[in-house]
Amino acid sequence: MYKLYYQPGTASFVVHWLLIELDLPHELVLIDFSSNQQKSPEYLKINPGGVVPTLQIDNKNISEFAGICMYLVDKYAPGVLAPLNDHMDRAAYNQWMFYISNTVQPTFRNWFYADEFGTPELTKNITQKKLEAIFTRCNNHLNDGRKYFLGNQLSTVDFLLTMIMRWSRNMPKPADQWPHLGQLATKMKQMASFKTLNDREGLTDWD
Ligand SMILES: N[C@@H](CCC(=O)N[C@@H](CS)C(=O)NCC(=O)O)C(=O)O
Repeated sequence: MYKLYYQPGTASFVVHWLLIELDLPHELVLIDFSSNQQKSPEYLKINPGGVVPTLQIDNKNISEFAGICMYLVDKYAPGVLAPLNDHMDRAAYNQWMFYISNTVQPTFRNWFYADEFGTPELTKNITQKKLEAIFTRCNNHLNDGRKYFLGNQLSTVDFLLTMIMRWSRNMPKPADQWPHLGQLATKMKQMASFKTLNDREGLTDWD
């Protein structure tokens, strides 16, 4: 039984989604951001970064959403939601998984946490441009008729990107207004597991 420490709609969203998609038994533990529970001494013992997600596996706590997703998918859906290690598509898979976790997610943090900087308005302006350049790059990648990010087969990259697109829903130009990203978002939103996820997290603002 897995235990997921989460907050609806945040970086834990994609881990929760994969737990549902892979039909893995799991318990959810809500971390209440409104009372800053993610920075409480108890939670910092579980995740010293004071962020979600954390997935508890056999009493060990694992953080970093992309790393958790790679672990789950390699274990339960190898060759299905992730190319096998010796398959040539694995290199592209790794590239995009790391791009999303190393570049896209930290850029989004600057958007949501712009107040942490001395110049929040300037930070938001710069970050909006950076995120729009990211959406353009991803949209261009999908521009050759491919159905999903790695080609014609759904992969974990698509799950991560969908979470990212959802985060942009209140930006001046949300990611799904880029046409190929919009088509991907429409397909992903039709998945039964996406609907279940939104129900379980109580989310109705991007379904
Ligand atoms: N590098 C972490 C980042 C996770 C992260 O920033 N989570 C945000 C929610 S999207 C969070 O917990 N924020 C609470 C805070 O910073 O106080 C990961 O990849 O999982």
